[in-house]
Amino acid sequence: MQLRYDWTVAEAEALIARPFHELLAEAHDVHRRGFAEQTVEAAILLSIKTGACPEDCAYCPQSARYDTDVEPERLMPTADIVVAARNAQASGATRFCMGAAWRSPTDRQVGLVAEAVQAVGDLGMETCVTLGMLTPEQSDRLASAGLDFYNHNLDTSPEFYGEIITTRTYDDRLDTLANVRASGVKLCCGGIVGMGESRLDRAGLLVQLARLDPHPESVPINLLVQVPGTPLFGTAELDPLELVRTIAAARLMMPASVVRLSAGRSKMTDELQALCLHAGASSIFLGDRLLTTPNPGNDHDLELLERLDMQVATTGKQPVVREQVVADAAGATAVAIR
Ligand code: SAM
Ligand code: DTB
Ligand code: SF4
Repeated sequence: MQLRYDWTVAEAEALIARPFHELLAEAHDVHRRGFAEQTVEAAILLSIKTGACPEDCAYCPQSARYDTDVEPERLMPTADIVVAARNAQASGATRFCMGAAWRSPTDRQVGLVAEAVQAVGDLGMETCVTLGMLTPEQSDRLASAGLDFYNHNLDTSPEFYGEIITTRTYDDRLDTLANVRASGVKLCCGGIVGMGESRLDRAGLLVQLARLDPHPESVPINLLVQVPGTPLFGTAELDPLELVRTIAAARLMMPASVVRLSAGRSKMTDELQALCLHAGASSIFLGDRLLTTPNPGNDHDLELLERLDMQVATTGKQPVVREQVVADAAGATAVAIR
């Protein structure tokens, strides 16, 4: 049985709208067939170049256009990045994710990041970077440094996108994703919920992700972190159960991808996070900081995982997919052993 790449928005919306318990049961069933359900993948983020970004992403505290508390910082030296990566590894993370507040890096900047990627990879950690738009040559350069994942989010539906960003297009993002894929680097690609979008927009985002062939190996679902000074500060809070539904639908539509419960956990109750993990998320960011905003911190997270009888994965590899599971819009699933 094939994974599906032809999802429609109507199908995705119908999935999200299914009776809550039915949706969760189906999503959890698909999840536990494909992944070790008591294991969570742990990544740690580092902002290697902070703030002063020319883009106008309405959610982002690092845009130069908004008056936020973020202090701009130049690209960190590789040696400092490696120190942070060692600390991340010591605290249990198997993937190190480096973020830079660029619209698109110069070749020189890509060369410097490639050095850092190689050095972090040499520690035995999986590497991920997010640097903005890339040319094919730039993604090849990163691939040759051994980069495992490139994070580049679609953020929201094509229809809502223009409300959030005007300085680059949806197609620009799809082009970068294609360049990264062509270089043989795995994709980390997801979006943000809680920006005032509708359920139809959340369905539209999931369809865009699930129409990528192959599906992104890693799908971060971020809950908007509202930062004073950004245009989205003060947006009406999303019903937390919509986040759970979105994760469950992502799990059903991209059954072999690792879904990450990404930004926004600091404002979530433990019980909400437990529901998200039940619905199909199996990856989190550890540590007390994301890029520029707070994250729960390892003491809290390790205690929560213990309460859920879960552990942090100890290998840098993705949890082994034992079976491939496909779902149709009604949630009916079929399983094929690989
Ligand atoms: N500048 C690069 C880019 O935008 O492609 C890389 C860094 S950017 C901070 C990476 C991603 O972080 C964004 O695409 C967005 O999805 C997410 N993000 C940024 N600010 C956020 C916020 N306040 N809440 C949730 N997610 C956020
Ligand atoms: C992603 O999807 N979430 C991470 C990572 N990719 C780079 C970033 C979240 C950033 C949250 C806001 C901040 O801390 O600045
Ligand atoms: Fe810049 Fe990335 Fe923030 Fe957009 S999300 S303003 S591109 S750092």
